[in-house]
Amino acid sequence: MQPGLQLFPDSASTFASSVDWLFAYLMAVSIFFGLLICLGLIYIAFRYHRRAPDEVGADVHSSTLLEVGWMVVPFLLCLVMFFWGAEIYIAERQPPSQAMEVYVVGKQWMWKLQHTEGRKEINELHVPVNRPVKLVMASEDVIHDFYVPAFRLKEDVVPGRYTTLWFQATKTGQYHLFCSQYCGTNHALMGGWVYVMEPAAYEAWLGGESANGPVSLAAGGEQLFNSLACHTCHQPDNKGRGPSLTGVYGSTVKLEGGQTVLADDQYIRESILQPSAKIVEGYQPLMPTFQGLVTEDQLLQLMAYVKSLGAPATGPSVPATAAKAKPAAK
Ligand code: HEC
Ligand SMILES: [Cu+2]
Repeated sequence: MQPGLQLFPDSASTFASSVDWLFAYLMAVSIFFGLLICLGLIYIAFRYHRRAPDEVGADVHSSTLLEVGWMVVPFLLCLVMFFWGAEIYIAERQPPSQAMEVYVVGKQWMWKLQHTEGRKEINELHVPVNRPVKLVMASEDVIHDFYVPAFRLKEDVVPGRYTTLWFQATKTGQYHLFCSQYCGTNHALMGGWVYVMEPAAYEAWLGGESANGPVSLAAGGEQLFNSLACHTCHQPDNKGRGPSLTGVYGSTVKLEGGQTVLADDQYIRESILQPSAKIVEGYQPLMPTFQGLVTEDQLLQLMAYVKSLGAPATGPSVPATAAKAKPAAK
């Protein structure tokens, strides 16, 4: 990272160049029309200024073609901005399913990050190069914003819900990380570094925290699941007072009243903090709320544990049947 003045930050993610091209297009259109209007204004002011006090302006006759032209051309240029921008926006919000997940908690005034394998860090994020990484982010207090200029990515981190962000770093190195939402006295200090590493170096780093190895997020979640007595109601064989959580994550849950909901991060979070908001079909609303009893970190651990209990039993049926159909056909 060369210090000193730099027009553009490094570009180190798969999004960087597409964002830069869009930016260049916006700049080109703005500069072109800015100059056209300014220079035109100056030229016309000199060329057609009133020369004598009794001079009267010429009649102006409108030209339909000209009028249609200056409506349609800017309209088309704006549509390009819209669709091009929307394309990048949507791509930035659709993490690939094989992305590795890292959990992020923002609090005044630091970033706490946890890898699913258990390693925790503060104001530093280590990731492997050329691999999609999805961040699941929550805030413990006020709104923060996770911003990595070199990746051209930025997303609010909001209390009470999860937001996500994904990237694929393309270059090893060290890149600045900022909080870009004013969040109080030490907001300006709330930042750090993203370290993009070669995969082997990353693996070494992951395993290197302590002699007995870090406790994975899911294992931490399992301990919590027992110490908070979740396991008394949620038993794997469905014999408890609550539903078994095996295979719940990612499945479609039938609710009391006939509605259904996808069991994603947001739903699991809500089930723990506001259990009465959505009642699973066939069960009583007797689960106590854990609002205020678990921290954001612990919530993420519980979620990792629920996730680790497996994908839905029915699973994605297409690949499974396709795999079975092949040998049968032979
Ligand atoms: C007193 C028994 C009880 C305890 C303790 C309890 N739950 Fe529940 N839980 C339930 C019941 C009953 C339901 C189904 C009704 C509902 O949706 O609220 C449920 C629903 C859920 C769901 C949604 C499940 C689904 O199939 O959609 C999740 C996730 C969950 N609980 C997680 C937890 C976690 C994590 C803990 C511990 C921090 C916990 N529960 C503690 C009784 C309990
Ligand atoms: Cu902040």
